Amino acid sequence: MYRTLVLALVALQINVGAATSSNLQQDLLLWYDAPAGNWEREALPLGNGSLGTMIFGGVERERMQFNVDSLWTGDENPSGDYGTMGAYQNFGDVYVELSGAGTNAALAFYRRELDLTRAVHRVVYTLDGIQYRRETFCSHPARVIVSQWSASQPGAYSGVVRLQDAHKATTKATEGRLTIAGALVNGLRYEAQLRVVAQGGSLHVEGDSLRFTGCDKLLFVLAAGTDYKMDHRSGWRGEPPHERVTGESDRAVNMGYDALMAAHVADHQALFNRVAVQLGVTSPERATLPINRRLAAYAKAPQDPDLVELVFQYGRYLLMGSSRPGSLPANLQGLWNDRNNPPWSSDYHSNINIQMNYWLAEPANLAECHRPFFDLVVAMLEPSRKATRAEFGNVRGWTARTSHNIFGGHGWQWNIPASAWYAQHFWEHYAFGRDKNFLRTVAYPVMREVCEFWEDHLKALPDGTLVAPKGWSPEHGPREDGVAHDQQIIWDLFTNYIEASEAAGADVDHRRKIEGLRARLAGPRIGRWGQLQEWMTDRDDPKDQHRHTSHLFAVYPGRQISVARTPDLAKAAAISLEARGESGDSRRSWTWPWRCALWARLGKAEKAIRMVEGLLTHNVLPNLLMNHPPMQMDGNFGITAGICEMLLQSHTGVIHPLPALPAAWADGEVRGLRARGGFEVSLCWSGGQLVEARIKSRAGEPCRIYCGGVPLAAYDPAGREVAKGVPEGTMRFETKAGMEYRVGPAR
Ligand code: FUC
Repeated sequence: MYRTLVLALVALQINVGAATSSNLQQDLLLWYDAPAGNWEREALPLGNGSLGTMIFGGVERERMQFNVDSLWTGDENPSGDYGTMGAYQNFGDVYVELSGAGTNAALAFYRRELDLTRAVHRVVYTLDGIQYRRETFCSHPARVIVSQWSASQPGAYSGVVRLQDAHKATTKATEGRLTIAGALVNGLRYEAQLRVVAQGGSLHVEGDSLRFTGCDKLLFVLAAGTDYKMDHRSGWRGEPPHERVTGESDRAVNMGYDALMAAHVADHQALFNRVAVQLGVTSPERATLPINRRLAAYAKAPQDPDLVELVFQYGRYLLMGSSRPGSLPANLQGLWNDRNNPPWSSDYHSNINIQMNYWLAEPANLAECHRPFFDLVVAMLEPSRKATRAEFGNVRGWTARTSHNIFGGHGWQWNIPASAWYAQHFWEHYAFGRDKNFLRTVAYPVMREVCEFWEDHLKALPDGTLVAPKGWSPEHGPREDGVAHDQQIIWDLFTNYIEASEAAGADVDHRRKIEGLRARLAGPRIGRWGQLQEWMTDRDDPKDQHRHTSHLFAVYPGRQISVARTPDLAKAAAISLEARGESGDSRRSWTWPWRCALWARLGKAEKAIRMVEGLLTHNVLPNLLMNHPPMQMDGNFGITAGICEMLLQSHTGVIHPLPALPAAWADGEVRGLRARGGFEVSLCWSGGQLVEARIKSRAGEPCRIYCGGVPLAAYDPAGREVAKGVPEGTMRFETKAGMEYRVGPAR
């Protein structure tokens, strides 16, 4: 049987290469031939938005470190002091220690893997002629972590299971159940319950743990929660977690493993399967390596398009795992953090990090995963207004400091354009999805209020030009007026607001006022070495390798500068970006993805792919999590967004297929990306040329598409030609909601 298992797994591995060469139904597996020794580098993440775990896959001792998104110290933090803002916490660990597991020396076969297509973690090994198998997943519908352990012979499992609280609450063991419950220093109550169901053999309480002896199968179900409520009026507290956690763990056990698994996979695939991508074919020798060795091979020669596809989909997988409707937004570590004093509090950073976490949500077809970000921003409005007035005096609206927590509490330096950057996300959610109700009830009011802040806060220079006073190009240079980053973000806010107010049919007078203010904003400047200036003073240093590329916001994620509309400024932006280089401080989890998207927007495909390669060479860990250092999720989320920009753009109001396609991806296919205007776009290409685009219209708006070097034609679902374009021109056609149009080279 061991032989059969090994053969089956070898066949599976060979399939990885074969499958990708023929269609988009690829295997997306992170796999390793040894257990994880290190949390940050090797353990593998599962999550359902609110509850997450990092799994080690040890043979003699399994460790599942787990988190809940709302386990935070801190409060509304009126002082704004970073030191008192609180921090995201570790919840605890599940340990399963197996007795009679033999020694590692006797280990004939071992494999652990994370299957992104099902969001299931598996450990398979053979020991003394017995095959052992563990399958673990974190269910969004059932709100629990589920792990089933089975073996090829009856009675193979004996050992002890423990539940350990990271804040030292004592574990209570009752029949088939371990419970930890306590309160943090801020009074936040938490509870976790682990239910253990043994098949065959026996299970009994032993001190604060459970001992199982001679069992055929084990089922573990973990539920955990806090009394956090995303509502400042109720003091950010709701129901104590006990009832809910008890109900969730009991319901899951009653449901049984197979039903839990089926519901989990259906829920996961409903989102995950919307997008598939194929960027080329990796050699079978490469494709069959475990990920750690594959990364090492990639660093020497980056010919591994399947690995890039895996990284692309990992970003989507991780966003689904750490940001689902009803959860908190993804923080610096997603929701995977193993410390009570994590780096930067594992917080929400408003000067790049939280925004980058969400760049992929709209284009990579996970729009609902964007919602937790909106929910938290809206929930924080009142405390944010209060803190803003305390700092800036008599102004309307609000803005944020560089960091914030989940209780409306801000910390560290004021980041004055933060709220305007946040407002961009509200706009983009509408721009892509065309949800008018969201626009009217959520996005528009938020955008309007942030405009009001700037109406009150902008400063007029003697010639009438408007500048943001005392800004700070994030973490770079002096505080002064008219910093490029601020000016560009305000331009973006005003532009989005003007379009939002048109779409919502609201406030003509106010729209006119904002149009007038936008016309007076100090605009981008080209400096003495041809660069796009970061400040009003031409002081940029061409040798500066600072990590932030804040003055290029207008290129991405903004749209004030584009190759098509402002070619001179686009050229200056490219000069600035080139000068930042790719060493020193420029090597961070998030620097490569931002620069990948920037180069893609500037139409430089080979530079864009170089950023993918840089990230996967210098800032990736063996578990494919990106390393700032330390591990920081923005790199994972951001690179997915960057790759989207390489394949499809729509920020100028025109769908641009393959705007930055590198030679290495000459033949490929992508299904299900989203473009602004309510479109879902699938592309296939060959020899670097578009073969066909399929454009599904969700909102029935007219479609504009850039033809590139060849004339394109568009066909309606009945095959009738509805438009014909010219090379380098833009083709326009009317669409009906729900219909799919085919675009290809004109016949
Ligand atoms: C910003 C960045 C740092 C880091 C931190 C969490 O302040 O400048 O590089 O990513 O956030």
